[in-house]
Amino acid sequence: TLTGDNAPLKRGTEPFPVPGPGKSPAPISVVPWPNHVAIEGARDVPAGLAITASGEAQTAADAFADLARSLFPADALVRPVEEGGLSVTLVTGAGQKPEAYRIVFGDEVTVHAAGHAGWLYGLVTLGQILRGARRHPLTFSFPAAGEIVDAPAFGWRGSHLDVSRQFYSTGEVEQFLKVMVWNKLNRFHWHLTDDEGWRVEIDAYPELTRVGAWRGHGLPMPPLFGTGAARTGGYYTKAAIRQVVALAETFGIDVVPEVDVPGHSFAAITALPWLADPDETGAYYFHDNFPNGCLNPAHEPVYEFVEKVFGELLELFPSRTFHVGADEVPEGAWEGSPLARAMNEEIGGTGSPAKLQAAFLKRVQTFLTANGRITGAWEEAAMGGGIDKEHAYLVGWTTIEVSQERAEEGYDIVIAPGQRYYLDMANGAAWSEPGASWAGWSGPEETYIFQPGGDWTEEQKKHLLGVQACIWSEHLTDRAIFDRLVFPRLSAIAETGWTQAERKSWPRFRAMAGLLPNLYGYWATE
Ligand code: TNX
Repeated sequence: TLTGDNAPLKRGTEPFPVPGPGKSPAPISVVPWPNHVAIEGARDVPAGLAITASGEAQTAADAFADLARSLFPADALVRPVEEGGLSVTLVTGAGQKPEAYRIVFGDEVTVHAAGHAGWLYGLVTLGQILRGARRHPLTFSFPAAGEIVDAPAFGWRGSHLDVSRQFYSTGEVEQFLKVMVWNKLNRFHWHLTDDEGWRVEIDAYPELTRVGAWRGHGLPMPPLFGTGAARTGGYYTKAAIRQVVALAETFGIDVVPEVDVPGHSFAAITALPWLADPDETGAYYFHDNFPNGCLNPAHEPVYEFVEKVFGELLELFPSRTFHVGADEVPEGAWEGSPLARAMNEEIGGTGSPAKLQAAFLKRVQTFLTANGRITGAWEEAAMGGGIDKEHAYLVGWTTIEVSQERAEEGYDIVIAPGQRYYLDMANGAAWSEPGASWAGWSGPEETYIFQPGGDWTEEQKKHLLGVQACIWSEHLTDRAIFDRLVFPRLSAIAETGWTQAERKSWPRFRAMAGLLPNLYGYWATE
């Protein structure tokens, strides 16, 4: 059951004392906080970072320069030695894990890493330290000596973005990726389709975007949000997707596409009416206004559709993982379809659609497995017999208990509990806070102190891949609301993904987060 309970799930320990007035919460400004900090003294704040690299490391240096330039256009973080830049050399560290890095401070600075992501993250840490010391010199400084040795707590540190309920331009998505890497997030779960709109160009079915990407154009849906203009929406061309995927790669971000099936498919079925069983009668609903919005597992053309669409997307997305949705097929789905009733009888289904959905998902997964991919899905994919656990991961979203059960059953799982990590939920208790409420509200503190896996068994923890923010966009009707809801909670989740539980500190994070607008720059306007 879903719950609006806002009782703290687990408090982190507090290794840093609560700062008094005027006291610094930490000597340097870094979010997420590094796992080993042994720095000494302070030096004059350098005018920038003068980065020297060769071979593969040069790519990381270039990616950092690009990142710094576009997140902070008015504030050069990279500068040559002649202009007062501090010499920073990227060197190859032996035996380090892919995302780990080590920074050694001195008259010159070295960043040791085994590869691209490590160097990039080391530079991000240095860039944050520099920015903090520059903009808040009474609070933070630039270390004179010592070292930072750092590696992530979890391999999966994600953010999802729902581009169906609101459309975000290619430029906005790219900007969001930059904000992600500045927070050392490494998985972008791109929710490309839903009832309200289909957002990716598919050559086999031009109607999907010609009809399905626009409100008030073929889609008999009310202007739920926005201006009420006759035609709002948009979609990504294949060229745009390739551009985003390439940019993400330079930032060490894996782009996981989601095409939400069999539920949440109203836009697709509206664009391609032959996807529905022609003999289906009656109507079932999940979210209001979207009747009969689920692909019918007993209707054969549905599989050809899925394979053609997924086939085209597999060429665009190199990620090992491909997310197929599988959430929220309502009770009563397909009951009016003679085909589905017959199939349900055959497979021994009950009144609930769970077994039909499982049969559908197994076929879809078989296709993806044959193409070398891991099938991602929301936690409901385990219902009705489930899917093949060896080639799957689930995203747990209703309650933490359900996620733990899935891990116990043997599913790999990414934690995104609605109560804490759904960034569309109100960002605090005040009545005037914008946002949704079905999972309650979660302020930055509640989101920050939640620590997944604390009381899980060792066996269950082996299945815990990491954490993920979910940015559902029904309520994010303008940029101000987006920023209000997404920040600083995105950074709070990023810190839980990166920083060891025992090194998390709410007072430290709170103090840093108060400065985030200055330090992190959010979205530059286009
Ligand atoms: C549930 S989480 C949904 C989404 C909504 C979200 C709003 C999930 C898998 N489905 O369709 O956007 O709640 O919070």
